[in-house]
Amino acid sequence: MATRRTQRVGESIKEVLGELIQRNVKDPRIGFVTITAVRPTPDLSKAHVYYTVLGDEREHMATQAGLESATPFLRTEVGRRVRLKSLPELEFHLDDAPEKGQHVDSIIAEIHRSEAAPGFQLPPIPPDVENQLVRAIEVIEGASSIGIACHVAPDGDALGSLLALAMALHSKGIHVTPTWDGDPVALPTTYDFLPGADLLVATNDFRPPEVAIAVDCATAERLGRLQDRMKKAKALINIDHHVSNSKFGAINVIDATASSSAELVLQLISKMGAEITPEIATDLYVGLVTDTGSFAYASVKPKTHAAAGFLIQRGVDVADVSQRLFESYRFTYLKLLGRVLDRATLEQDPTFVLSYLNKADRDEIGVTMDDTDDVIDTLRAVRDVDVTVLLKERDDGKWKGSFRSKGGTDVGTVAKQLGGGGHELAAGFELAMPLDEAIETIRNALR
Ligand SMILES: [Mn+2]
Repeated sequence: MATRRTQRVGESIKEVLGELIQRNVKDPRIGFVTITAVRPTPDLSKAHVYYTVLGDEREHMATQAGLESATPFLRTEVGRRVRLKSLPELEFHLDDAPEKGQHVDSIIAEIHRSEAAPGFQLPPIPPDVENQLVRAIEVIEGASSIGIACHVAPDGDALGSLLALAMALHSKGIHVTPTWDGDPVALPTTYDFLPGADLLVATNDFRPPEVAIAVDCATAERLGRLQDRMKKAKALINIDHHVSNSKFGAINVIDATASSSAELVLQLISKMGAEITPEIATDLYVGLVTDTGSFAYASVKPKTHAAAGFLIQRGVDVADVSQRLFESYRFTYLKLLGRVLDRATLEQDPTFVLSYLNKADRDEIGVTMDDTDDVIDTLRAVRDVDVTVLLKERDDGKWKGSFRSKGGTDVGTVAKQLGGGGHELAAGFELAMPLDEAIETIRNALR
């Protein structure tokens, strides 16, 4: 009987061989070949490859001869792409008794697949990341229960990665508990359309699983109250794309060249052989689009768009997702934006755009602090200005400040001087002083 491992190796070889024969073997003797099964021996020293081919007996024989002369090449390529310790010998067998209907159906399906999918293959990933990914899959496939958690106050990438992975594991029959440190664990309004939320469990109901997977967390602290329970798992897998990741997992699938954690989760799901359903594709696409500022940041690479293309082909409704993410403000947001834009000043020495919003404005317009999050993105869109500052008065009277930079100033360092923190391009701080003084303090810090 085939073990799970030989079965999986067989499936991987089947997939790779199908593609190689179709694209890379140019022998005119070889007809339209469909690989029907690959059965490796238990020690993986040999793999029996069963195939069908269109045509009569003469064409069958020509194909067999063609495949045999291509075998050394195919064997090397299979070894390279499937990553096996030893290279199995390949032995081709014509599968001349396929169930008739099924045979034709699979050929038609194969033709449709290749017609529908030119160029939309998954992009390659760095070899060291791939090694970690393969180890992660081995651990995941042997697990009876898997807990997944993303960071506190989750964004689109954290939620998309979490839910997509949860749905994929669930579809493979694995008991999965996805959550984060939240009260309650419910999707924020902006993301309430993401599929898979029915699988979420409350933070308090999360028990240490056999295998734990952290997504989009640069450090274990980002797991909040779940940190201890995640670390109690037999194996902790850490999937993330932050440069600063502390590699807190037993297995660390960290790729700082990835635009988003969703890009890595996509690789994991598809290497695991789970189907990328329209629901899974939608969650991952949300991760991609939100973490890249709609494909506008420097982190966007050809492979980012390749991943997006791959997902769109699997059923993402792009216009619907965009409208839900970016054109779903409440009307009061326009009034709020109007107030902040009207008040904006272009400061000199040093140059920066400044605006503010006080508590009275919020009360008058009828918005909460949360509603004000995106305002700074409109403010920063000014030519020849690198730094933007927005000050928002909290209920306790302190000023909550946000910095944005287009790359000329490390606002993370400036925010630190003010007792805050953040990244080079986006940072925050708090000041407890009158507005005039706060502006002067910021001006001095930027000098
Ligand atoms: Mn992210």
